[in-house]
Amino acid sequence: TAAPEDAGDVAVAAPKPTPRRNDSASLAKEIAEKLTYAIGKDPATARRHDWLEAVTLAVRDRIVDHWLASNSRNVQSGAKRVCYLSMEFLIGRLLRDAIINLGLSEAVRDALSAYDVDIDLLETLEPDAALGNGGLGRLAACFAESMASVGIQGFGYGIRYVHGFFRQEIVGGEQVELPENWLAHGNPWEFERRERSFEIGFGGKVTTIEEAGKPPRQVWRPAERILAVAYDTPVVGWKGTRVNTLRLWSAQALDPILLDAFNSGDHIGALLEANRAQSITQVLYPADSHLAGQELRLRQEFFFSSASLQDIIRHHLKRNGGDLSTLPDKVSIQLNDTHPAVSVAEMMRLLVDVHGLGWDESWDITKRVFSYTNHTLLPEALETWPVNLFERLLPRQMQIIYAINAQIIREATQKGLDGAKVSAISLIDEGSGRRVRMGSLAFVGSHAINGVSALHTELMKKTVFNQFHELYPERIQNKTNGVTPRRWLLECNPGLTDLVTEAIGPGFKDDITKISGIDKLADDAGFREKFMAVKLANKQRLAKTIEERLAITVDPTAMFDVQVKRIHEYKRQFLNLVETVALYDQIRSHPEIAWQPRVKIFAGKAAPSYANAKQIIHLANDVARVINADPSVQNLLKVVFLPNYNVSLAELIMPAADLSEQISTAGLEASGTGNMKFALNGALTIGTLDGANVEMLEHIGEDNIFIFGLTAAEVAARRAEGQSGREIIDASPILKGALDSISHGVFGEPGRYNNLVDNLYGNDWWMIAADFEAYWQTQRRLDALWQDSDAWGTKAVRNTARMAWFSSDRSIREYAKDIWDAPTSV
Ligand code: 475
Repeated sequence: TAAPEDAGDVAVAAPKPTPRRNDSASLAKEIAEKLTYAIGKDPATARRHDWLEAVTLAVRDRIVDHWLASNSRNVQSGAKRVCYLSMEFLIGRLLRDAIINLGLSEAVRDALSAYDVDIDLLETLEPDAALGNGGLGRLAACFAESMASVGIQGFGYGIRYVHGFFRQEIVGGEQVELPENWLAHGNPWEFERRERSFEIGFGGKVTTIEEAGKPPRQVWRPAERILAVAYDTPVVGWKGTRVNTLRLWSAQALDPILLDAFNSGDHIGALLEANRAQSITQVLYPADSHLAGQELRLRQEFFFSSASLQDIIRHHLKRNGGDLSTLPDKVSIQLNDTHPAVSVAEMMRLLVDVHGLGWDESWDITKRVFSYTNHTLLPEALETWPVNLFERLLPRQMQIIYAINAQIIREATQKGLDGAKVSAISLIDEGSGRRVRMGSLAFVGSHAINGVSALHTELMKKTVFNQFHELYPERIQNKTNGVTPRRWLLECNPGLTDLVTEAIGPGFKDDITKISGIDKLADDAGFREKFMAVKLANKQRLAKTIEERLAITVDPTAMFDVQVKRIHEYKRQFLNLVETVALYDQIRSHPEIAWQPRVKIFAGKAAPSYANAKQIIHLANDVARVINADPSVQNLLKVVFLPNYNVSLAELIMPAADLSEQISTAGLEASGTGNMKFALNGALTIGTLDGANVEMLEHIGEDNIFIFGLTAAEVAARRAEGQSGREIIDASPILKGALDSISHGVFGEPGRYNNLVDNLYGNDWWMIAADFEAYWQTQRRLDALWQDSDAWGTKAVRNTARMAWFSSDRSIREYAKDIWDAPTSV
């Protein structure tokens, strides 16, 4: 069978199936049919997982109706397609998302109640699709959903990892990484498209072909060839009006088994090649900060880049009479960070070597097609590859990179750049053993480069891309991140959704900007009470999970103070823990003060090779163990580290937070998106002037957000001075006391945390000592505010009312207009 986008391949006059009906009786009947004929069970013997699958298949039929309709509209309209290339799509569970976007909530609930089955319970059995590490991967998932919701012909391209982001367990207070196996029971959301497969090469050599009367051509003869096979997952937009495609590539060997080897008795060797091929898409690299620089990672990057580009070109040729010159009018390709940056070289190879276009025309097409989003300024996360590795794995692409480099350097020299500036823009870093700079390749191959918050974009211009910005001042632009209000409000917070609907009607579901209608209700005591009652119910739900998973009892009326995100020094979970310890000390020494009951909640994963991040997790668990066992602070302070943070745990936590911790060292968090999810759900933010916090301050207003600490410029200045924390620590008894208890063994063996603490005395690189006092004081202001529940409630309502701008629909419309020139509502 042909892929849906190929509608029209075969001229058949087959009758069209009737689209499915959405009433609960029809659904109930179809669910029973799925259970019987797709799963082979009857209601009497079906297990919960069988019901989940039956419901999923019944819902999926409805998605397919919309999907096929969208695909044939795509063909008819011929509108510009947006291809979002991302190494990661952290999509999480899909059933509730589909049910809500299709408006089937009531019908499904009713249909299942006929069988005495609870949909809420079934939904929790679906595995999380954790094909990403954190912010970057989740942003790709929000963008995919928003593209479908605002009506863009969007295509996500990525990797179908067999094992997603590892499962985290805490054993003896420490992180243990366990394999994740989301495909173990099959995946009803994906459609394998065997006919949609492409050959991907590695290694080998490049030969020059000279034919009489023609310019010489380069031909790459790879030593190794494997197959990329497409798996398509439908991406359902709001109200199902448009269903887009997420196409993930899986690696297969060209020959599944070497029969000669097998027949001659080499049974293992016969399968070696197949295993080697498949290894490319086996696991997601679990690092979001340092890049391992391993060959397999570069193979993954090239594998999915090449497959996606071949697919894009194939489609274009077919729909546009074989003319590649119109590619930029019909397709935009967004590079999600540098992970797919090799696409720039591969596109040139495909255009010049395979399709025979001239170099200059190909370069012009390439630049008009590509654009690139940067997500981090951390030097250790900027991708570079050793030239010799690159050359061995991708010899032709390396030649092309040299040719592009020569051209860029020529341009720069003509514009009068001097030697130092020229070496700053070179695609080859000659400093540390000759490496290819992937950020520079992505930059020169794109017509637009964007940062993900206003501050981050300004810093890009001043730091990493400073020379490029001078050379091409019109290229860098800002596109502040957003989150999809469907998943991060309607799905995760039904209580709040119903309350807002009751207050201002359902219009905000179609257009989130209308949620500002509740702003005027912030001063209405009746509304505020209902708002805080929803919050309390969400906190009770979370408290139950904490009790079940950790056997820790927390009081749902205490302030839930939450920091959940990847564990990283720059995100400063350590600052939060030092404050926690200081608070613990102060509560015990000053029982006369009206301390406010708090539950400090942490969750997040550390990269397996990131020792300091693992120490921070250990400390969080040590601190929790000691404080939770101390009867003298029982009602005032509890500390919780929830293991295995993932998308579905986030959906439980975000609606239940009172206080959101966004406390990165200023200048280092590119944007943050958790900050947006919390505020949308009515949490107040304590945060630095970093990433999108800066813009949240503008939208929410300074009375409703708690900003503290050094600015990015101040951090840069102090770092330049190389300031140590010693003087600050010595001058602050509260800070000193907390650090002493941490290093002297109050929370574990003495010396266990020396490394973390000593760093502060020496070079306070992350400004933990420098920002401690401001952080502490701001927390105490929050204590005071907590006592005034009306004042707190007013601010909470204003947060929800004023966060609409941070919808990923807004972000996506800006990309569509300013970068892709792609129509919405098609
Ligand atoms: C930023 N991930 C957030 C978010 O824009 C921002 C890096 C290397 C390899 C694999 N993953 C990564 C990131 O760099 C990343 O997640 N960056 C984050 O992108 C979306 O909101 O501030 O840290």
